Amino acid sequence: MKKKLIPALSGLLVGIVASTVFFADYTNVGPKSVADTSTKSNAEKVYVPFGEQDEYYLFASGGHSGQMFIYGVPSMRHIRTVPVFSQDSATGYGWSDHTKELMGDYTWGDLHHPAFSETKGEYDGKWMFATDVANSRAAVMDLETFTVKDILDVPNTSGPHCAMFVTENTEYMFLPTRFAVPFGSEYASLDEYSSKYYGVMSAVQFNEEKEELGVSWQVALPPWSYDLSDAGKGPSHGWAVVTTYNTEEATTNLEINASQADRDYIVLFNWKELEKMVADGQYEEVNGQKVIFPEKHKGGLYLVPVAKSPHGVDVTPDGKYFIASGKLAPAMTVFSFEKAFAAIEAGDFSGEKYGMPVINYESVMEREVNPENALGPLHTQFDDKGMAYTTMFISSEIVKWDPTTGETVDRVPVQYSPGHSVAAEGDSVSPDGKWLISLNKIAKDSYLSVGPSHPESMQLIDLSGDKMEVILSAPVNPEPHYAQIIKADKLSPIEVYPKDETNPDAVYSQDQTRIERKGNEVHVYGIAMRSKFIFDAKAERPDVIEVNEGDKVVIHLTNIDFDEDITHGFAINRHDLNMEVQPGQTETISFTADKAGTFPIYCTNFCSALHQEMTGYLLVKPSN
Ligand code: K7E
Ligand code: CUA
Repeated sequence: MKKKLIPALSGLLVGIVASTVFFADYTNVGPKSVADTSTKSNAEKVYVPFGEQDEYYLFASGGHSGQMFIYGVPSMRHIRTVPVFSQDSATGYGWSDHTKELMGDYTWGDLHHPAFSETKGEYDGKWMFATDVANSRAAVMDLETFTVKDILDVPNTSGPHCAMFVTENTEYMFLPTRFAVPFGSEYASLDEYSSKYYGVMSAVQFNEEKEELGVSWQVALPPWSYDLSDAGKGPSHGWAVVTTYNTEEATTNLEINASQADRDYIVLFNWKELEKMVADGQYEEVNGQKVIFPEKHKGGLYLVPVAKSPHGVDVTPDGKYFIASGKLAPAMTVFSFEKAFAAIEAGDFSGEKYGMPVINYESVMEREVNPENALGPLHTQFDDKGMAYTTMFISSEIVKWDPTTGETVDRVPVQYSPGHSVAAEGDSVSPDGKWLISLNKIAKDSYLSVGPSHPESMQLIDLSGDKMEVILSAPVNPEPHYAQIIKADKLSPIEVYPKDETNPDAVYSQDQTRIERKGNEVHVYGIAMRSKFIFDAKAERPDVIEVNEGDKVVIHLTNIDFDEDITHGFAINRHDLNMEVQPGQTETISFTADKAGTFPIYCTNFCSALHQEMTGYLLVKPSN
């Protein structure tokens, strides 16, 4: 009796407490409306016959899986998982030397917001960026090979949740921090929170030629939590916005303590001016970074009051407005860039915080939009007709509305609790309309049960008619926070890696294969081809590597099958070693042969009828 009562009671209590705050109440999800995909017209809309391909790519963030999920739209077929911040044995990511180096000291990440590189505010199909909230990193993937090119450890920052959002011509990505920390994450008592902790924002740039990310400069913002951001475009080019919460500077029990003030802020900043300030020497150097301290180096930063605890902020495609959504307030607030610029010009401020002028709310607010019973607005996307689509986390729906009038145009229930949604090229200067995908946090009864925890759910919504229509539902691994949809014809992935005769690790013919010993280091220059490994063609057994216990072994392997999709894998039994070599690719894996013995080597990727025969041996001679 006692046993049963306690969980029931505590459950009730938790329910009561939780339902008063964000992210907890799933009881208010409303009636489930099952999308009717049985009608021929809807089925036809998403059916992509064999031999034809989807019109769009969807890149969905994998959250704490640390990966990126690639889907086709409208079929919603999962095409590929690309590892970014987490090890992935399917591709050997995190085992081969260069991917291990990319990952640094970490084995996982929390990937939140993917963003395509842009030219004039349009996705240009060249690069994909993302950040890691868990270990404060930024990554860039190239869209020719769908592989990560660089990962940057961002100093002085702890959890760049706001990012990635790129400026109109990929000049910058701004990475403000979710968790305020002292510079360099050094120790400081929480009693000194307001004086020693900072919410450092990093201006990150991408060097396309070197394929490298780097921090240009930083701003030591107050110790608040920075949440979402977006860059201006068109008339607001050169500006960007960031939402903040916990302007109360609570250091414990944030659920309650960071929700006290009626208003938090949006940081509105002029990055062109900040860039100029840095060029003029208006900064201090901290841990090797150029840091602007707003109290000392004035200019370029303003605060816009916003309804308490805002989450999303999204700039309209025409660059005229930015729309904030409040997780604790039921309204979307439309702010005008034009009005903000006028207020700044006129010095229309209500005060100052940490050296940043606070713009009068009334002077910059265009309208507050509050659709009846719509609760928990989080993020907004746009279509080709200027309409906005906002996800309602608590009331589990998408609200379509007109930002120029505030009028609600349509609403559709989704299953359940959407975080972001993503529209086709929906945050570029020219959204396509057509499709919106609701990225739902809770799947509940949507799919066959797989136990107490379920996948996340993506629902495809047809935007072409007057009414939004949910027409397909696809499970997805945790956890797509944000996603991007790009026209497939903007991408041109390569079919095989081109020969690189300048790469000293690559060998392209059997007679170049060799095993070289330098002291107790053994370098293998081998090839993988259907259906064998050749480590040294001149040896009696070309597919055998023999070393001494304690040797350092470095294996360079080139896949010389220049043939689309003929990938080979490489694994050594009982060694926790694994890599993939794609057609034409050269990869390197290193280890110390510290176990004497006989260890089979095999190809992990089914590559031909004789794939099973694609094996060899690693022989490690005992040292005594
Ligand atoms: Cu709202 Cu990380 Cu963009 Cu998730 S965040 S929902
Ligand atoms: Cu090569 Cu299987």
